[in-house]
Amino acid sequence: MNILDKIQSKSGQLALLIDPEKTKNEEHLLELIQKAEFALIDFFFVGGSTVTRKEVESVVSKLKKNSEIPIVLFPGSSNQLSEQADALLFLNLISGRNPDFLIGHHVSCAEEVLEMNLEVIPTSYILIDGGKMTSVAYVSQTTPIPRENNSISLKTGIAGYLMGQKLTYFDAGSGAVQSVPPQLIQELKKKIDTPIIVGGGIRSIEQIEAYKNVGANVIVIGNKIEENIDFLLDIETYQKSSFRAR
Ligand code: 1GP
Repeated sequence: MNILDKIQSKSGQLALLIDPEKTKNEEHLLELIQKAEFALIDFFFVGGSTVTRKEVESVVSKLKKNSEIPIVLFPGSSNQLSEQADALLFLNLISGRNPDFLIGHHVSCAEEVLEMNLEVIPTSYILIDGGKMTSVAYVSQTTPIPRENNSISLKTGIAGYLMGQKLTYFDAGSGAVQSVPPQLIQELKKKIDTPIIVGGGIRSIEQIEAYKNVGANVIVIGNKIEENIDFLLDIETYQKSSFRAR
């Protein structure tokens, strides 16, 4: 099964976001991999706002060597590539109006990506205000959509779908104080049939459950696990209890 089909296959899948800039220590990365395996994490997402290619390649190669969990590149710029990953989210930052993140980075890496053995997934990337200035908003020099304005967010999601994007990623930004409103996902799900990813400021099992219930295909967690790796143990307990409940 390719990665997009796996993403589409069900709701409530979990991705662990690894920012290579924050995981330089190999021992820590190996612990993360082991706990992620126990927690039945579905994907590793790799990327960050200011990460170098060398850092991405090094982390991806360690993940590949030590785990079977699929690796998806979630790049902050055109140089965050690695041939060893399984897929690349080819992000179009359509909540913003910065041409660099709508077409510029894409042109820069186009030939190289075409030649790589990567599944390329065209993705509507939509930033929702998460209650504080996040690195992604600063680095991309774009303004996130006001979180109380579901109508603009919804229309942006639909526009991306009509433009042929295969995936929608709603992101409140890493370390957001408030995560994306679940209602937004519920509403978009009624309008389009492509999968939805949500991330930014997700810090509890209750939030994971809420996103799963509205049909989010993948729920991305980064910061919370960077701060406390044992949150993966809570996820493990949650995952095993929800498997039993089936
Ligand atoms: C950010 O969606 C990701 O792009 C994850 O955010 O680090 O807040 O979990 P957190």
